[in-house]
Amino acid sequence: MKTAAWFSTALLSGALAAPASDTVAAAALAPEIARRALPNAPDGYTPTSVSCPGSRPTIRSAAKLSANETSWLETRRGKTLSAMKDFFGHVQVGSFDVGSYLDKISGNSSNLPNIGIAVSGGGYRAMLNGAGAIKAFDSRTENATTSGHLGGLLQSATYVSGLSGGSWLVGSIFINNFTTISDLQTGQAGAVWQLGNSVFEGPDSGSIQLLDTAGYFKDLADAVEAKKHAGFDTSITDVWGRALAYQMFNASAGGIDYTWSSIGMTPEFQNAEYPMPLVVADGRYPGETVVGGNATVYEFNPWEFGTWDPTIYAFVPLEFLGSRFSGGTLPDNETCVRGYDNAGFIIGSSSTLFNDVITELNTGSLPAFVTDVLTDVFQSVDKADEDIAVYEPSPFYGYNNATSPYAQQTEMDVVDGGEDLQNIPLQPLIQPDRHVDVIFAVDSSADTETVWPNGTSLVATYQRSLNSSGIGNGTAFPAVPDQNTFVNLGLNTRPTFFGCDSSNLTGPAPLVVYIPNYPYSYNSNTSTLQMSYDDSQRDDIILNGYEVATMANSTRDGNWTACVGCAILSRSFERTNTAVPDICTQCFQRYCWDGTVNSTQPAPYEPSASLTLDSAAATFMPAMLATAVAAGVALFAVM
Ligand SMILES: *[C@@H]1O[C@H](CO)[C@@H](O)[C@H](O)[C@H]1NC(C)=O
Ligand SMILES: *[C@@H]1O[C@H](CO)[C@@H](O)[C@H](O)[C@H]1NC(C)=O
Ligand SMILES: *[C@@H]1O[C@H](CO)[C@@H](O)[C@H](O)[C@H]1NC(C)=O
Ligand SMILES: *[C@@H]1O[C@H](CO)[C@@H](O)[C@H](O)[C@H]1NC(C)=O
Ligand SMILES: *[C@@H]1O[C@H](CO)[C@@H](O)[C@H](O)[C@H]1NC(C)=O
Ligand SMILES: *[C@@H]1O[C@H](CO)[C@@H](O)[C@H](O)[C@H]1NC(C)=O
Ligand SMILES: *[C@@H]1O[C@H](CO)[C@@H](O)[C@H](O)[C@H]1NC(C)=O
Ligand SMILES: *[C@@H]1O[C@H](CO)[C@@H](O)[C@H](O)[C@H]1NC(C)=O
Ligand SMILES: *[C@@H]1O[C@H](CO)[C@@H](O)[C@H](O)[C@H]1NC(C)=O
Ligand SMILES: *[C@@H]1O[C@H](CO)[C@@H](O)[C@H](O)[C@H]1NC(C)=O
Ligand SMILES: *[C@@H]1O[C@H](CO)[C@@H](O)[C@H](O)[C@H]1NC(C)=O
Ligand SMILES: CC(=O)N[C@H]1CO[C@H](CO)[C@@H](O)[C@@H]1O
Repeated sequence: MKTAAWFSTALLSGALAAPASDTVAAAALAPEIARRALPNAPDGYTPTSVSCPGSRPTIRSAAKLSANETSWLETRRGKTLSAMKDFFGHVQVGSFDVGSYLDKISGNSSNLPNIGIAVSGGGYRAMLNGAGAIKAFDSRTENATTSGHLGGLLQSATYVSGLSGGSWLVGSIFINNFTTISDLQTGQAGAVWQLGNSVFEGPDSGSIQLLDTAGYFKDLADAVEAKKHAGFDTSITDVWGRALAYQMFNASAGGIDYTWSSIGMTPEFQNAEYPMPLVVADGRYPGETVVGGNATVYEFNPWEFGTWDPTIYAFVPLEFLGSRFSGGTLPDNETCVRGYDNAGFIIGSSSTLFNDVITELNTGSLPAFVTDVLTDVFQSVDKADEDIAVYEPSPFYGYNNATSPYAQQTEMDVVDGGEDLQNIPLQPLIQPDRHVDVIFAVDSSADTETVWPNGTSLVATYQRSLNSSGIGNGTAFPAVPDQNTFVNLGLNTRPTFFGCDSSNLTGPAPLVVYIPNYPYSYNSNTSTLQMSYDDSQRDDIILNGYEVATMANSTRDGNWTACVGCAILSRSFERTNTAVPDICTQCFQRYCWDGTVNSTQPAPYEPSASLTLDSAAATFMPAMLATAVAAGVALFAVM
């Protein structure tokens, strides 16, 4: 995790210099309007007073799931059952007949496996590596439902969470009508992921956006100014979120009319055709500038914004965020406000570390008149020097006065979801009320000097859960070792399972399938600060991410997909008192962290790109793998 100060230093040292944009072919692109959530904001980016519904919106306690989620889950469980039967149609678990098992237990849907997927932060690197994993898990991806692949896991999942760069991925998929990664890559309907142009340049004028750079910046500035003039406090995050939206959302004017809550209003989501998206951000305590391990963790789901943490322990209807709530209700003299939950602002709020990046706009090589417009915005933006998203009015003003440190605050400071070091968005998925059985946790963190993950995020979530009567508020998380052990045992070089033994937990908690970024076909450890990717590098990282998730299409372990199946079924087996098939016992021996610790300071971590690392899968052992890495088998010189 990097601090804002670190970012500034990197900026000064020129680490951000954006490559030229002409690597992107200005293909003829039809500005088609298709495949997305709903453009239902009342007035573009500007939150606007509207008449309230018959029953006025209120803040609710986090004591249970929302009625919306509870009823949606009833439909979703049926959809995931048929998706899992498809998945286990091509994923064999030895001779165990998973289809019959699922049929047998499906009378009681709480016996069925309940799957979550979590995608970490880490800028564009995390978005793209995460995209590779999602592509691998998606049954719509070509060849993903063949032997050795994992297509259908996404369709079988109940939840998909993203944070910072991971939230850009979640936004790209769900705001664009649950589109596929392949479509985001090829962009036949208007080139969505054109990452050759950084946010400093804006989209190619040949694309759906039909803007030159100057027009693009003027659009960003105008939108934020309009919000400000409507009486809402703004921050750099407003500009940043607008810029992101141009890159992530397949709609004209950078999807300015798209709200996050509109996801919940689409027929496909209401029919529970796809998983529930969750975006995570952190809270900063009043008067503090540093975010610690006890930060409040917020989630944005399709219906609500709020937190399960004891500091607030409440949710607001997302559609009416921006309304002036007080003490949990909307006073009679206040109107309902809609349009505050602009989708770009939500993913911008989850990734505020990049506020320093957007601040660079002031000194970039832009035409003078554009710089003038932006300088004007930044001067009129409050707290221009801080990496926060300002949420004003705070929906939780006057709520839980006795216990909430935020209750007397009229504005809330929301920051990057990774600032508390929990760079994988796990908090929403370990809430006991959600009963998640297994989390596929894709980690693209830049923990080591060499920009690879080393378990830091899991350590942070585990530590937080130990304070169960405090900030953890009843959550439990599997024990994980320290980062030196992660590196010494090679737990960050291949998937590792945590929490296999459910009797060794402080409370009900999912099994965590940790999937660390690792070089297979490409060195995907690009800098968090790299702000532009040409199409070939973009595609190389996505393919490497596919191989990270599938262990190179099971060439690294011929039983990998069976082991994924075992992880999915493990908690369900326990609930139904089903004997664990032999192949699963062997998988757990192979992939579960067994409690071994080696906290010796390791040598610098430098894995080498390799597809043939441990082809002797039958003898796969973590320690041996670490040795193989050290020996640097089959080097790929990339970059
Ligand atoms: C969203 O995707 C579904 C499934 O592909 C499709 O039936 C529907 O028409 C799409 N909606 C929009 C608004 O494009
Ligand atoms: C969520 O539930 C509330 C209260 O039952 C209902 O008014 C609202 O329409 C629901 N939202 C969606 C998007 O279905
Ligand atoms: C899918 O598999 C077929 C048959 O092996 C192959 O020809 C094709 O190139 C594959 N497609 C992709 C995207 O890998
Ligand atoms: C969180 O708060 C607990 C007390 O509730 C304290 O013991 C712990 O040190 C704090 N952790 C961090 C990382 O600030
Ligand atoms: C509503 O009443 C409260 C309390 O009197 C006041 O602070 C607030 O400004 C009023 N709101 C409007 C929109 O007049
Ligand atoms: C909570 O605090 C607010 C703001 O100070 C105050 O207006 C309200 O009366 C308090 N509510 C209760 C129940 O004490
Ligand atoms: C793991 O990552 C943390 C966070 O960046 C770093 O402080 C620590 O030195 C790393 N340890 C190892 C063994 O890589
Ligand atoms: C894995 O499968 C993908 C997609 O089918 C393919 O592009 C890639 O080359 C395969 N990689 C290996 C190592 O087989
Ligand atoms: C998969 O596991 C089975 C059962 O342990 C074993 O017999 C087989 O050799 C393994 N296959 C591969 C390709 O590792
Ligand atoms: C679970 O196992 C680990 C490793 O053996 C151990 O460190 C930890 O204390 C155990 N936790 C519980 C709750 O028993
Ligand atoms: C522990 O890790 C250190 C550093 O990587 C290594 O030298 C040592 O052999 C390991 N110890 C054991 C018992 O594996
Ligand atoms: C399980 C648990 O400890 N829940 C607590 C979470 O925080 C709220 C608000 O402080 C408490 O009311 C719950 O009891």
